[in-house]
Amino acid sequence: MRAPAVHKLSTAYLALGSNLGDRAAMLRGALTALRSTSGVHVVAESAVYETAPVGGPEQPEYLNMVVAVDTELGPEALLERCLAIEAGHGRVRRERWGARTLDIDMLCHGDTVLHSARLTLPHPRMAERAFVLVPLAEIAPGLLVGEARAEALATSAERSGMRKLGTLAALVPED
Ligand code: A4P
Ligand code: MG
Repeated sequence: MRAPAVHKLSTAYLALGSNLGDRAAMLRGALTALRSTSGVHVVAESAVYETAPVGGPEQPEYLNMVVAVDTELGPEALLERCLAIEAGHGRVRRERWGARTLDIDMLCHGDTVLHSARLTLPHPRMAERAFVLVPLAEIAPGLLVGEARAEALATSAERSGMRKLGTLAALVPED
């Protein structure tokens, strides 16, 4: 008998953002799509935050959250899946940092350090962004972001444009 294939499980952290359309429904749709992905197991969800846009043109406020997934997919395969989920939620790319129905950024994938044309890990801008650090620190306070723990970075992050709305389940029931 052949031994079952052994897949290495890695924990990846995904930052979700939406500032167009029914923003909470977009986040819910992303969670549902991730849950239905073979080889992806959602293991933690932060609260949802309403956040002032950072960079880019004038645009509406975002809803942001971070989720942890245990996954058998490698970084490239998980990115492909995230881009497909974005596309399935009406994401159209017009300008960098512009408004979007759904953005899924991979913050990190295990200990992978990668810099390719399609994927940079860890995400190069995560340490500067309160809308990423604050929800990340809720579900992974001890995660190292560069030299510092997520919790320490979140504590000193500028949170003035952020408002905690509560759990996604309180905003949009699970389907
Ligand atoms: N890519 C490379 N590395 C990664 C990664 N680690 N995760 C590539 C995901 N994608 C990665 O992404 C462009 C390409 O980046 C992808 O096709 C992938 O191959 P994109 O989503 O089209 O571009 P973008 O999101 O407009 O640009 P960028 O530089 O990723 O922007 P950010 O950094 O995601 O910022 N303000 C608030 N309050 N909340 C937000 O969520 N988001 C942004 C976008 C700006 N301001 C914001 C928010
Ligand atoms: Mg993106």
